[in-house]
Formats: sequence, C-alpha cells, structure tokens
Amino acid sequence: MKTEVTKLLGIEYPIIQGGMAWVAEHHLAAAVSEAGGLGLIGASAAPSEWVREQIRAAKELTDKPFGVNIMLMSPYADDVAKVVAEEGVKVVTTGAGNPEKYMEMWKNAGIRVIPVVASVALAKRMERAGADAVVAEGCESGGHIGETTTMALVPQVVDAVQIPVIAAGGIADGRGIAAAFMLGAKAVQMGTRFVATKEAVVHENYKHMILKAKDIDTRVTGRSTGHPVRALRNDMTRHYLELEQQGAPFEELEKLTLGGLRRAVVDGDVKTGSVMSGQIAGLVKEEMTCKEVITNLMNQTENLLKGALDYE
Ligand code: TUI
Repeated sequence: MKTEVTKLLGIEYPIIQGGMAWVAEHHLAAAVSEAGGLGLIGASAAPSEWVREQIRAAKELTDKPFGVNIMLMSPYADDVAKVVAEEGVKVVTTGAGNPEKYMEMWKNAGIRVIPVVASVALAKRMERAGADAVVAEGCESGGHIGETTTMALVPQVVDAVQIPVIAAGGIADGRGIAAAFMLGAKAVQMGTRFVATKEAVVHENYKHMILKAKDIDTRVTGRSTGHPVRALRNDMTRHYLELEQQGAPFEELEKLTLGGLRRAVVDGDVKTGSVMSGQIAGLVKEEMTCKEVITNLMNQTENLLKGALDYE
C-alpha cells in the first residue's frame, strides 16, 4: 500500500511503531521494519551510548529502514541528537518538545525528520523549520499527551500544513487506519498494539494488563503539573490522583512516577509502576507477532477502503 509516507520513508506499509520509552528497543524496532512498517528505537531518557548500541544491534537484525524517537525532555537529548546523525539513522521522530535546534544538523545528515505534535501551532512551526512530515498525536495515546483527541486534531493539522500528516492515538485495527485516511492522514503510528507482540521485550505482567484492559481503564495523571501522562489504572494512578486532588507539590507527585515505567516494563511491577497505555488497549485482545499484526491490519484496511464496509 503506497502513500506519500511510504515513499518518503522507503517502507512497504503506512504503519509506524511508536517510540515508546523502555518498550521500543532494537528487537521490536527491527521486527516492525522487517514486517514492512517503520520500527523505532525509543531513546527515552537513556544515555546516548545505549542508543548507539541499540542502533547497531537493530542494523544486525534488519537491512530495512528504521528510526529513532528522541524524547526531548531527556537530559541526554543533545548527545542522542548527535549520535543519530553519526550512526546514519534514516528517520528521527521527536516527542515531548520542540526539536527546532537540531533540525539543521539532521537535515545535513540526510535524516527524515518527523516531529510528534499535539497542536496545530507546533505542526506549522515544524513545517517552517523543515520537517518532512508530522505525527499528529491525539490524547487517546498512552504516555505524555496533549489536550486534543485524534478525531479533532488530525483534520485540523492536515488543513494547516502541506507536509504529510501521520495520525496517532486510539488506533489499533484496520477500522482505525481507514478512519485516519478519511481524516487526511497518509500513515498511522501505533504504540499500544505493538506492546502486546511476541517481539516486544516487555514483562508478561505488562502485556497481560493491556490484553485484559477495558475501554474505561486508563487514567491521566499529572494534569496539574503540566506533564499529563496516560496509563492503565492501578494503585499508583489511584494514589497519584488522590494526592493531586489534595494539591500535593510537584516534587511529591514526581516521586510516584519516577522510575515507574521501568519498574512496570522490566520488573513487571504493574501495581506501583506506571503502565503507560492508550485508550485503545480495550481493543487489543491477543498477543501476535509484528508480522501478523501488520498483515491483519493491512488486510482489514484494504477491505474497508475497497468499499466492503463490514469489518473483516
Ligand atoms: O512524547 C510523547 N509521549 C511520551 S514521552 C514519554 S517519557 C515520560 N515519562 C514519564 C513522564 C513523562 C514522560 C512517555 N510518553 N508523545 C509525543 C508528544 N509530544 N505528546 C505531546 C507532545 C508535546 C507536548 C507539548 C510536544 C510538544 C509540546 O510543546 C512543545 C513546545 O515547545 O511548544
């Protein structure tokens, strides 16, 4: 299935895997790229040497293009920004900030730059700064989110910029992908769907919690601190939201999430850890390989777009 984005990135299918902190390491990224999508290594808050090793390890597993997601709140963002240029990474996506200051270096290195945005204003600014495309990420997503839903955000971003728009947030099957195309997107980015895959090196407890989640099971913590984060509800979110309602100070709240994602992903502590997930977890019922996920998604999408308006 060819779109402006598959051509831009040299991939087979218009599916990008989210650059999820702790989850998106080289095994997952390589598996998604091997299956014809674009896999991403999530640099999260890791030191740049870890990112360099991950890039080299992914290259051992696939000859196809893959990318790196740079979380701009990371203390190591400046170093990681240089490493991706040095290592000849094909695609960079960014999150949780404005990547303008790195843009010239990346463009000079021949990198395709795709900032993740949660507003029309940042999308326009990124286009002016030379971005090749943007991911418009709605607040159905897991992790750090903006204010606006995918349904409302994507068409507004599509109208505001000339570069291709990739939709993210609340998409996990062919219906979501077909809907994103109807909103004007040229590809989708999916995170939660790829957490529950065989190749994702994620503790079984985390995968199990996503597979068992229902529609109403996510919560957003940190709205008062200016860092809203969506995760599956557990003891941590309950305690956090109680404290937040009592007006607890920023430092006390941060203590609750600090290291919480690592504890959930690596140690399987899904009670006091941060089980970041999108609202679409309720639709994800089965662990599959990345190849099975992508094949199913593309079959469903093609059938829907052919006018067979029945799902499957
Ligand atoms: O970045 C994400 N999702 C993330 S990052 C992350 S790591 C983390 N861990 C613990 C606490 C907090 C973060 C987990 N999930 N998605 C992309 C995204 N970017 N969503 C929203 C934004 C965003 C928000 C405001 C981008 C830019 C922005 O303003 C920038 C500006 O300067 O205007």
